[in-house]
Parts: sequence; structure tokens; C-alpha cells
Amino acid sequence: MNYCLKDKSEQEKNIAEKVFSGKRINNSEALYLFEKSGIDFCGFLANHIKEKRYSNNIFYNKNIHLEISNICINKCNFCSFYREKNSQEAWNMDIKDILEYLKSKNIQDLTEIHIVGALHPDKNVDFYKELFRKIKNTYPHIHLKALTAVEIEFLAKKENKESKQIISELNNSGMDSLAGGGAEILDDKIRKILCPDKTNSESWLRIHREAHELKIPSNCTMLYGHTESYADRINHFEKLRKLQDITGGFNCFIPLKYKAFGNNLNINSEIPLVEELKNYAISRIYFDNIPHIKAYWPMCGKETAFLSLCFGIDDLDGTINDTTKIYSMAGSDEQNPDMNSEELKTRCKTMGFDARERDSLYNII
Ligand code: V47
Repeated sequence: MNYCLKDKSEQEKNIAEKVFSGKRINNSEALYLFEKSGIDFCGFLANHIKEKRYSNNIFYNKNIHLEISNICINKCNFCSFYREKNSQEAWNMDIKDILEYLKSKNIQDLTEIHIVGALHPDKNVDFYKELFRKIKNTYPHIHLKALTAVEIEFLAKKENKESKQIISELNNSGMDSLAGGGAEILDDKIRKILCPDKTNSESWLRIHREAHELKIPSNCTMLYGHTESYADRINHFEKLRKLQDITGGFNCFIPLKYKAFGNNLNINSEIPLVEELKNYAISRIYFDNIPHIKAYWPMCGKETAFLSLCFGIDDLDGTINDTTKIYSMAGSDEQNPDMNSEELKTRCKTMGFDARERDSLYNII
């Protein structure tokens, strides 16, 4: 540990002291890091935490995404992915299409399928139950990380059932974990601007709590870099950290930087790389109770994702095999995201890290 703290402020020395002794930082310390500290200091602390936990290991998984449809009734203002039912750019797969599609992917070699449903007006819980059962019948080794809290709420309303019941039914049909999307910023004033018709903050948190109570793990995300302040990000962190204290059910936190292309939010600029790296680092420092902080490289691009490994990130999602369009439609550098294990391992090696393949529950393969 060669970083010189001599010229740092008293607040920074106190924060460093907490981090070195494994203590939790509070919200005003997190705000200090966002507002006053440099990227070097945040990166240094974040890496200290990461190295202590994982040495020089970086985790990744072999996965594909399955985007069943982009027809969605929510029409979130930041979303570049959804289309109206009658749009030429809309797609909608039925179960037969999906099983055919999966045949064209090398599923035997993968451990996970990440399923995005969108709020398709005609799809109900029976559709997903049948789909999950059929996928699991053909590929019993696959972990299904499927649907977000937003889709769970949509299905619960449709069936006039409690969300916990829906989660349990889907789990019995093969859904192994919930994806972390839909969290955006857990503040209903900001949600009014971003996504006025989406699941509110309280319901998003409740649904994840319910999943965790059923012993179903999930991930959590934050969509940042639009209208929110640093204090809003920290309030978002706090809600997730508090829930994690109670349930321990989040496997990882995934910061998702707002991408400006092709949506209705009317914010045309994106935050700079330095802000993005600092945000990764502060996430690692703040979440002492969430094991992994993930860079989702189809969103941030490969170059940023590998750089983020020097700012506290320990987890890369995933091999993908050109199966997601959410971010290519939002203007990501990665228009056909695909990365094989060899590329991933070689890039990590060049940076002095060892890439370790993991399954969805972070067991090393
Ligand atoms: O909820 C959509 C975000 C999320 C934009 O659980 C945008 O392991 C930025 O949650 N700019 C979906 N962000 C993706 C997601 C995810 C991805 C990878 C892994 C996991 C996991 C979850 O993408 C949405 C929203 O927050 N998003 N549009 C945009 N223009």
C-alpha cells in the first residue's frame, strides 16, 4: 500500500481509516467522496477493498441475454429499446421461436440465460411459466436469471395476485434469480421524470425483499448520470444497503450510466469517463455488504469495463454472444456485444488480473 495520505484532508484520512479497519462509511462521507475527492483517492480505497476480498481475481460468466420482445407498455423516457406494437422495429417471440433461437446458441457451454420480458400487453404468467419449464427441460444445467421487479409487479396486477405468489410460481417453474433492472433511481420524484408509469421505489424494494425471503437471490442496479444529484445517488445506495442488511439476498450491484441516444429524456450529453470510474469506486466503498460490483460492458464498452477493474470492479458480465440490443439501441460503443473467454482472460492478464469463470451464484467453475 504505497499511496501517500499525508496531504489528504482530515475527512479523507478519517474515511481511509474506516476503510482500512473494515468500517462502514456514512452518507456524508460518501457525499464528500463524490464532491471533493479525486479519482485517485476513491480508486485507491476501492481497490484496497477489492484486493482484500478477492486478491487479483476478476469474475465473469458465460451467458447470453434473451430479449423476448421490445413491445412494452411502460414507455420509460430514458429507454431507447421499446417500440409500439405496430412499429416495424418491434419484435415479439413466442415459445417456439425462443426454443428455436436457443438451439442456434451454444447453450451447453453456458451457465446462465438472462431473460428480459418487457411489459408486453399480451404475455401473462402462464407464458413465462411454460417458457421457463421448457427451457429447463432442454437445458437443466442453465441458471435462469429472469425478469425484473417491474415485470413481477406487472404480472401480479394482471393475475390479481400478490407479487410474492408470482415470484414463487415462477421460481417453481425454473426461474432461479431476479435481474436487477428497473431500479433506476429509487426516488419517486426522479422516477416521475424518468419513468412515470413504472413500479415505484417502495414496490421495487418490496419485491426484492420478497424474493430474498423465498431464498431467491437477485441483483440491483442504478441508472445514473441524468437528472439526479450525488445526494440522490447516495439515497439510492442507502436504500439498497439497508435492504441488504436485512436479507443478504443481493449478489451484486451494477451501476448503469445513462446513454443518451434514441430516447425521450431530452438529455443529450453523457457524463464523462472520470465520473463513471469514480462512481464505480464509491459504489465499492459504500456497499460493504454487497459482495460484487459488476461492470456491464455492453453498456459501458469494453475499454471502460476493463479500466473499471482498477477502480474496485471485480465482476464482468459476461460473454453475451451478441444477444442484447438494449444498449446498442441507446448508442453504446458495443453495437454487437460479444466477448469470448479467451479475450476476457487475455485482457485481464495484461492488466495483472486473473479472470475466473463463475456461475450465477459466484461459485468458481
Ligand atoms: O432497468 C435502459 C437500464 C436496465 C438505458 O441483473 C439504461 O445482472 C442507461 O438491468 N441508458 C436493464 N441505462 C439492464 C439491467 C441489467 C443489465 C445487465 C445485468 C443485469 C443483472 C441487469 O438498463 C434498465 C435501465 O436501468 N437502461 N435504457 C439507457 N438509455
